[in-house]
Amino acid sequence: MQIRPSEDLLLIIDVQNDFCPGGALAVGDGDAVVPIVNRFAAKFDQVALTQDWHPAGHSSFASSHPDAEPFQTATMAYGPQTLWPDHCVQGTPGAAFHPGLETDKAQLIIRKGFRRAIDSYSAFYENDKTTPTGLAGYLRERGLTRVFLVGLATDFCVHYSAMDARQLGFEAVVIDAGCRAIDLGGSLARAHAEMAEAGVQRIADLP
Ligand code: VGL
Ligand code: ZN
Repeated sequence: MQIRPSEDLLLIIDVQNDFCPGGALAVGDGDAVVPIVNRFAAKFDQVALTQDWHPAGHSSFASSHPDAEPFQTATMAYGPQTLWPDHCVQGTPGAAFHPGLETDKAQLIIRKGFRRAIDSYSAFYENDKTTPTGLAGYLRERGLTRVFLVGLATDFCVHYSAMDARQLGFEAVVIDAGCRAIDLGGSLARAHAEMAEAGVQRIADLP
């Protein structure tokens, strides 16, 4: 697949210590994406990063709900929400980007999940599906029409971001080699099916 430098953005999702082995919400083999994503970033003129960025006591943390365990589902004002171990707390080492991730190329860092009452998987909208992050406006103002997505985790933040990209009228391409999944109760298969249905392209790698 040919990259169009003035229309394509590489969106690197949540390559942070807490999603890597040893982190609070480690994705199996999560750090394996670091050199792969760095290799991709060198091919794009436009690179943006997202950073999961929760206040302590965030409502997506199981520890914020009496008698709840991580990975259970809770009902929030905006609908069902998976509860997670405390992770990516603002300013902590777990919230920092993986030290091997080359971040210098990025012109934009989108932080998300900083409102205590709403989680935010997508780089475009929070989990209420109405509060925007501003990324759509950024893409439009810069004439960017196609988003290549990589990072962690395939079945949550990459999936939600790709779906919203399509809904907002952007082309979306997930590069499998640059993603790793949590895979909770079949979430990865579901994510792949929903993305295919929504017209998200999936490619194995970028040569
Ligand atoms: C993520 C769960 C909670 C992700 C973020 O980056 O996929 N997953 N917060
Ligand atoms: Zn989170």
